[in-house]
Order: sequence, then C-alpha cells, then structure tokens
Amino acid sequence: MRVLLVHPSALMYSEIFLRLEPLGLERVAAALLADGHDVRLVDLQVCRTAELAGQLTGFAPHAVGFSLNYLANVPEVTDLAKWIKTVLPGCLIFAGGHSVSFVAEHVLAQAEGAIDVVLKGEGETAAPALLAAAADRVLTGVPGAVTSAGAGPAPKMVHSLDEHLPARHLGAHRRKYFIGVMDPAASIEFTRGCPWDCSFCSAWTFYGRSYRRLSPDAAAEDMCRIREPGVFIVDDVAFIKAEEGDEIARQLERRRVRKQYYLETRCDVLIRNEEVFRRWRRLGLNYMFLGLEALDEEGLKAFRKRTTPRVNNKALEIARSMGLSVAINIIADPDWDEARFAFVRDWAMSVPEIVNITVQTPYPGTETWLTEARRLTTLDYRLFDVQHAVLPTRLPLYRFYQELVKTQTVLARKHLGVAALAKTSGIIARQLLRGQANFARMIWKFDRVYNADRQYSEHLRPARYLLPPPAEKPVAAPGRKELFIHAPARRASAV
Ligand code: B12
Ligand code: SF4
Repeated sequence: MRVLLVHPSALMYSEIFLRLEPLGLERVAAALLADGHDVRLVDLQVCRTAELAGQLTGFAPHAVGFSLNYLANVPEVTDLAKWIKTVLPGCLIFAGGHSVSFVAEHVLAQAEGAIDVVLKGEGETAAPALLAAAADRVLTGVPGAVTSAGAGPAPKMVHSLDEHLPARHLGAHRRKYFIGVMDPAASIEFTRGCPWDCSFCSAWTFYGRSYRRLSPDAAAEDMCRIREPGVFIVDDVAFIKAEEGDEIARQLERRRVRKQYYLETRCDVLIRNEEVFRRWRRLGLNYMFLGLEALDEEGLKAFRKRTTPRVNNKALEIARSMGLSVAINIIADPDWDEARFAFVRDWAMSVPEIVNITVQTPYPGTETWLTEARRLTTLDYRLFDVQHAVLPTRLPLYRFYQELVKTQTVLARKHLGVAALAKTSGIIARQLLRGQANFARMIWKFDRVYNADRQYSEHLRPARYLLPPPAEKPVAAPGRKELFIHAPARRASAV
C-alpha cells in the first residue's frame, strides 16, 4: 500500500529552543517498509501544508497516518484529517502516538468520521497489523485499534526494540532539526519507558511502568547511521543501568564515533552512575537536562518524585564538576503568587544552570488528571502545552502570565543576553557559515513568543475541540492498571 505518515506542526513555545526529528513516526515507517509498503513522510514542523497537499495529489496514498504525541496538536490533526477525507474520500486515515492513546474514543468522536482508527500504544506493531487488516476493513481485530464500531484487543509491545531502527532517510529537511546550539541535531532512542511513577507524568503509564532497551550493538549501529554532529538521546531517564550505558559507550569508542550529546536523566541516577556519565562526557556529552520539578521537600513529595533537595543539589554539583551545560526544569504551581515567583527568580539567578519553567498541567494518562481534572478552567486542547495555566491561578490569570513571562525572560536573558551571547558568538558564526541558522533565529523569536498578552489572549479564542470532561467524582487514589496503555509484560525492574 502507499502510506503517507504525517507529523503535525511544532508548537511555538517549544520551537524556540528546539525542533526534533519525528523519531516515533520514523520507527513506524521502518516497520511498514519492512512489511513491503511504499512509505513517505511529511513533517509539518519543517515544511508547509503545500508539501502535504502535493503528496496527496502526486503520491495518492491509500492510507494516511498522523502522529499525535501531543494533545495541543489534536485540533490541527483533526482538521487536516477532515480536509484529506474530502480530497481522498477512500483513503484510510489513522492516528497514533502518546497522547492520543489516552483520549482515543474522544478524538474519534470529534473527528466525525474523518479519522477511521486510532491506534493505541506502540506503532511498530499496530500500524502493520492495521494495514494488513485494511483490505477487508475489519479493523476491530487489530491490537490497540479503536474505531467507531468498537475497540480491538489490547495493544502489543514490539518484540524487540532492535527491530525497525528509524527510517531517517524519509525526512526531507533534516538540517532544520536542532536543539539549542546543537544545530543540526538528530535524535536517538536507547531505552523505552520509565520504572518510576511521578504523579504528573504519563511516560510510565503508557508503557505499563516497564523499561526496555535496545541491545548495545543495535544502539551503536543506529548511532553510526546518523550523519548530524549533534544527537539528542530521547530516553526519559538516561543510563538508569550503568552497565548498559557503559556497553554502548564501549561500542562507540571502538567504532571511533565522535558526536556531541544531549540527554535527560534523574538526579539520583546521575549520582549513582556518575562514572558512566563521566565516560560519556569524554565521548562528547555536553548538555544535560535534569527534571528537578520542585525546590522543596513538600513539592517533590506531591509529585512523587522520590528524591530530595539534598540529592538534587548533590547532582548539580556533580554535573558542574564535569563541566556540563545543564538545564533544569521547575514546575510552576498555578498557586504561585508574586513572592513565590520572585523567590524562584532569585534562586534561578543564583545557580549557573539554565532554568526552564513549565506550568503544572494535568494530562490524561497521569494520576493528576484523575485527581485534579475536575478543577480545570479550560478543556481547550491547544492550551495543554505546559506553557498555559489550565488550573485556577491564585493571581488573576493575566497577572500570573506577567509573572511567568517576567521570570522566563529574566532566565532567558541569563543565557541569551548580550554577555551570554558573546560566549556563543563563535558557535553561531560557524553555524551560519555552514548554512545553519536555526539557533540564531530562535534568539530573535523569544520576545514575540513569550508574551503575557499573547498567552492570556490565547485563552479567549473560541475552541472547537475540547478534551473529554473529567469524571464526575474525584478519584482519591487511582488504580494504576486503569492508567496503563500497555500492560507490563513482567514486573518492572527495581530502581
Ligand atoms: C522528544 C520529545 C519531545 C520533543 C518532540 C519531538 C518530536 N518532534 O516528536 C519536544 C522536545 C519538542 C517535546 C516537547 C514537549 N513534550 Co515531549 N517528549 C519527547 C520524548 C522525550 C521523546 C519522544 C520520542 O521521540 N520517543 C521515542 C519514540 C520512538 O517514541 P514515540 O514518539 O512515543 O512514538 C511511539 C508511539 O508513541 C507511537 N507513535 C508515535 N507516532 C505515531 C503515529 C502513528 C500513526 C502510530 C500508529 C503510532 C505512533 O509509536 C511510536 C513507536 O513505538 C518523550 C518521552 C519519551 N521517551 O517518549 C516526551 C513526551 C512525549 N513529552 C511530553 C510532554 C509533556 C511534552 C511537552 C508538553 C512539555 C515538555 N516536556 O517539554 C512539550 C509539548 C510539545 C508540544 N508539541 O505540545 C510527555 C507527554 C505527555 C503527554 N501526555 O502529552 C512525554 C511522554 C514526556 C514525559 N515524561 O512526560 N517533547
Ligand atoms: S522519572 Fe521522569 S519519566 Fe519517569 S515517571 Fe518521573 S517524570 Fe516521568
């Protein structure tokens, strides 16, 4: 079959700092190619809708599959599906990905027949099974499938992550992917899932709290296929197991692979496996993201982060001693007042790290969705991007945004201000010489994007697509299994 896979556009707020290749869709593409399908990929993060229109007429796909990892993209994808159904009425339209798996029935209903199927869970297994069944249009037998006629059996996990390494060759504009000064940058996955269970996160519920990995051979092989000098390791928590990180490093050293790396990990993992991170530092690890989330014991407990301020501080010291460029995330509670924002600003200015602030947002598939969703002030999908307040704010909403933007601006100036930029000017000049302007451009976009008027006014837009209304009764302690998309195959590994 001719299959067109589509990634929706990037959201402005994340595009300032990065734009990444659609790794999940590239893996789904690899599985479909292995099944003999003719596959093309359009990434609307880096190309215009005209390119999609061109593929619809030129390639005339039998099936179009959308990636819906993010709730905020649901309206765009629903509208695109409605448009494609008018252009190609016989075309099978399906969607899959992280977020849509948690709201599948609801998205199907709102699409009013424009989306035929939502595939829950991992796409490497579900997409080929769907297309195999598509000829007879008996879709309810497909694991993970949800259709208006009913749902199929539970989604299946891919047998081995070594299968279906991403079909990176399908991307037409790879030079547009970057993360900060790593421009251009590719992405790679070494492990999947997370054994922790933070209350605001759906990484663990999607994969049934399981944790799997590629073999070091396959991981190194995939790295060797990457041409870009920078690589974002997308694992939720990198190098949970020291020996695995060591083995991949050994393979890369043997193959003399030299890149710059960016990864995300937990503070306690960094402390426990310090030597592995030091080894990766020698291999080219330059940037690290640590999800601190809260500065105080109470906040960490509320998020069930299973760490302490002492552990977090120790991890920061280790990262500093390694000379890494570290970004940390703090979750802004809608309950924050001016004094709290000022405290966080002062703290953030007192540490050398890049401090990123996101707004606490209950996502479907998380525990907080079940415990907090009844308090939501909006169900507009577009506002669920961790840059908007969707829970009641203690300050009047506009004031909240003023404080938030003030804080984000102060923190950004720390790293994008004149003095800071003087340090990176050499990097920027070299990138421009190579025709890479992604990082330079983002610097000028900041004030336009982070803007209290704009963020506030985005709440006033009429919304055509809304999230499912939360359950009538609050759930005090939700059962874990109810949250899972994939049931764990075996007990989660101890952490
Ligand atoms: C890279 C990444 C990003 C990139 C996006 C890159 C891109 N172009 O896709 C950036 C940095 C921009 C980003 C931003 C955000 N992200 Co993010 N991100 C990730 C991350 C770390 C890796 C994604 C990835 O590549 N995984 C590896 C690939 C192989 O898996 P995958 O994409 O999930 O694809 C599989 C399935 O989902 C499915 N699938 C995917 N697409 C399709 C399509 C079809 C047709 C089918 C059938 C199946 C299918 O099959 C794939 C293979 O199994 C994940 C965590 C994680 N480890 O997955 C978080 C994660 C997805 N992000 C998350 C969040 C919350 C965000 C932000 C809202 C906040 C933030 N953390 O910055 C923003 C919002 C952006 C927005 N648009 O709204 C949450 C999702 C929560 C939720 N329920 O929505 C996650 C799970 C992190 C977390 N621990 O909370 N993110
Ligand atoms: S450790 Fe990170 S990925 Fe794992 S559950 Fe917590 S926030 Fe999610």
